[in-house]
This record gives sequence, structure tokens and C-alpha cells, in this order.
Amino acid sequence: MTNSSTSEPLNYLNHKTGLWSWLTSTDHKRIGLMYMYTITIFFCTAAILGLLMRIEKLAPGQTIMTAQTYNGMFTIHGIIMIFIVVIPGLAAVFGNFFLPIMIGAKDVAFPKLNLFSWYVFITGAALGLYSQFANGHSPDTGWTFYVPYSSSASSNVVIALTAAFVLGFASILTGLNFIVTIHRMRAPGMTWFRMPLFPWSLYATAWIQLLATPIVGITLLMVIAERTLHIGFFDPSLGGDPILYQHLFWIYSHPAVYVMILPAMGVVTEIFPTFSQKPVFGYVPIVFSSLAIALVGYFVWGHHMFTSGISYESRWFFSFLTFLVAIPSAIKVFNWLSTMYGGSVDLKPPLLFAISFIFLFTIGGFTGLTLGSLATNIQLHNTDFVVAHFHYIIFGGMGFAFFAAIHYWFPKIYGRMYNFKWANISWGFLFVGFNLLYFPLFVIGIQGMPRRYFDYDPKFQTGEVLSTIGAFILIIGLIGMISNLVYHSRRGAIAPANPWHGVTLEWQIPSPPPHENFDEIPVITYEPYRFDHPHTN
Ligand code: CU1
Repeated sequence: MTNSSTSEPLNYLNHKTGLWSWLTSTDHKRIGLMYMYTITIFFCTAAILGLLMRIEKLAPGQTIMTAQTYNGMFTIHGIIMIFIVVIPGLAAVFGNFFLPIMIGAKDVAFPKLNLFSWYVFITGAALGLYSQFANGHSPDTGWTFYVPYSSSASSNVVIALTAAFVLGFASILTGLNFIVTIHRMRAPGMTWFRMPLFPWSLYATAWIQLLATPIVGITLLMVIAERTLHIGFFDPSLGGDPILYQHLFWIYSHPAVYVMILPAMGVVTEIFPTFSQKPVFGYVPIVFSSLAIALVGYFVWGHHMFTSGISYESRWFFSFLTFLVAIPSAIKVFNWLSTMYGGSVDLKPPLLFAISFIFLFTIGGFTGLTLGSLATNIQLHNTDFVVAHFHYIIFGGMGFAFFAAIHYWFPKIYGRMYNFKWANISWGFLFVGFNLLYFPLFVIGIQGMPRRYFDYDPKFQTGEVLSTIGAFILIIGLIGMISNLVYHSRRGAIAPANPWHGVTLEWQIPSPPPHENFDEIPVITYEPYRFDHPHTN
């Protein structure tokens, strides 16, 4: 079948056109793209806020904004990046687009619920943005909403809390949808251990979304109740306990880090075998390390509270448990490197981003151990060292995996190819800019520069200036990368169905995929990542 006006073969992009056909589409692929476009807009907004904060810090004292504006900026930067960009990011964009295809299904289990969750997401995101501007009182609590300040601050805390609460529902609905999809919709013959590893990572992620998100939801509601109805949960003056808030918040928000990073690990686990033309090394250990990370992630939240006055016993216990997370993470790094070892490695842009992911994630991981270790944590707590660490995990990890994913699946999504040279140059700016932006923060953090401070001692200025230069280089890389992708999504050369010679199911169907993915549901007769098996080229 072809589209009569363009004589292109019919696919999910051209079988119906017009904005309304997108806004009412229950096609998992279109919903994935709607998430991608909205998330990209929010990412760019929050990145600009980040750049403005970096400009402010070029010199001690006030440079371009007041201290109160600065407090609002780091708060809204965090709320947008965490709740709107990074938590939904990979799962809602590439999970929606590729999970059904990779398990041989025509859609997710609940397509209408899927569209509904996008509307919930948009509502929450709009509220988050509104909280920034309403009455000129942008929230200034930081994205963690710590009490007792958040129970009493006069800024738009209630709107921001409501936004995070609503966004949580979108996350729960997506997780629920993916769990049922993976249990019920796998193609005939696709046993659990024939399922590719990106779907496995989404499965582990979905359980966290489903089980942990309600905890933060109720916690944020409790803060709203405390502020509006003066019910004492956390505020000592109302008989509450602020430490209780920290427990409840981090019981969700530590596992939430794995909602961000597990799908990132899943993405690169797809890329390494394809660009080495070699089966993934240690399929089963990778599956169980994903599940182990999801499980152990529930028992380490206290490492955010070492200086809060919790007991010595619970501190060393949480410190010990935190170290356990390093084991499954290291298993994965070992398996990725072993997958490449001895393969015919082809350093195309997706692999370049995936290797950068390993490099940056490993720095983030080791500095995470530094922070998880009780003694050094006391010294480094609330310094810029923490800011550097989590940007290496969240941006260097999840962000670079997102960039790897879009460069990997772009030809499948749009049926066109981006410019490799342009992609490689953008990568250079991103990689150099990223490290120059965040590495100096480790150094000034160790020297005692606190996080979230508007002003600073002149002795930190060299580090701050280097970091700001890095931010500009990073932004150039982002502009280069995004313009390459946007331009070539319509004008790039027509891509073949399987440009990288991949073996998972998404590479066996046309690009862009047809509306319902498969004319006939495939029957799976062998394990994934069999490069010796005949496949489409
Ligand atoms: Cu944590």
C-alpha cells in the first residue's frame, strides 16, 4: 500500500496526517515521539536556566541575577530536569516506540491508557512551568522540597508539588502498561530469556515506577496538606518530624535514579552487540544485574541522610548497602567491554555516544561510592562534589545514553539518515564541554564549595569560570546535535531498513515502521543477538 499523494509506502507517519491525528493517536510510536518532542522542549528550557546560573557564577557576588532569582532557577532547573525530562525520558520515548516492536507486538497492552498518560504528563509539565511564573514567586526549595522550609516558604511550592504529584501518575501508568505488555504481549516463541535486553531493562524499571512512585506521591500530598490545612506531619512546630520527610522522599527518589539509569543501560546493551557484530557477552548476568539494581535500590535511601542525625548504626548499614549497588553495575560495565572485545568494532555515532556513556557513568559511579562511604560523605555532603557526581550519572549517564539511542534508532524512526560528520563534531563539543563543565565542580567541591550557593569565596573562581566555559561548549554541541537531527528527519538521505545490520526485531521491519508494526506477528525460534543467523540487511 502507498500514500496516494506522495507515493511513499504507508507507514505510521503518513497513514494519517494533521495535528489532530497525532493528538488522538493511540499508536505507541506516535506517543513515543510526542513524548520526545515535549521532553526536548523542556530539556532545552532547563538547559538554558543552567547556562544562566553558570553565567551568574562567573564572578563572586551578584553578576546577572539576584540571589532569590538564583534560588528559583536551581529549583525549577531541577524540577524540570528530574520530573519532566529524565524520569520519563528513555522509558516514555524509546520504551514506547520500541518495546512493542522488540517483543513482536502491534502495540502496548493498553493503548488508550498510554495516550492518557501522555496527557497526564503534559498537564503536570504545564503546572511545573506555571509554578515558575505565577505571581512572580518561583519555588525556591530545591527539587527535593525539603521541610521544614517547604512547609513555610512563601513561593509557589504548592503548585510545584502538585505538578510533581501529577507527573508521578504518568510514570505509574507507563510502568503499569509496560509490565502488562511484557507479560502478555510477547510474540509466540519469545520466552523470557529470548527477550532482548532493552525490554528487560524497561521491565525492571517499570516495577520501580509502579511501586516507588506512590510513596513520593503521598509524601508530596502530605506537604501540601501541611501547608494548606496545617496538619502536622513534618513541621516540628505542628508536632511533626522533618527527618520523616527525608526518609519518605528518598525511599522513592533513590530508586528513581534507577528509573533514569536502567533504561540507559538497556540502550547501550543494544548498541554494543550491533556495532561489534557479536552476541552480547553474558546475557543472563545482564538480566539479573538489572533486576538486582532495581531491588537493591530500595534499601539504600539513607545514604542521603548521613548528616541528618540518624543513628550511627543505620548510617553504617546504609553505607554498606550502598556499596552493594556497585556489584551489578560493575557486572554490566564488564559485559559491555567484553561484548566489544574481539568484535569488528565500528565507531559510528551511536557507538561513540555509548562508549562515552561507559566513561562518564563510571566516573559518576566511583564518585558515588566516594559519597556512599560514610566518612568521606560527612566531608563532601552538600558540596559541589555532589552536584558533579549526579550530573555525571544523570547527564553523562542517562543523557548520553539518550543521545546514543536517538542516533541508533533515528533511521528506524524517520526512515532517513543524519549526517555522520556533523554528529561526530557535535559529539566532540558535547563530550569536551560536559567534562569541562562538571569536572571542576569535583575539585572545588572537595575544597569546600557548597552547592546551591549564589555567592562564593574568590578562591573558587578559577573552577567556576572553567565550568562556565564548559557550559558554553556543551550548549554549542547541543545546538549542533539537535539541528543535525531535526534537519535530517525530513531531508536526510533515505535510510535502508537495517543500516547497522542489527538482529533484533525492529531492524527486520521497514523504516519507518508500518502503522501496526508487523503484517504478521513473527514466531521467535532462537535467542536474540545471533549474528550468525540470516537477517535482513
Ligand atoms: Cu541515592
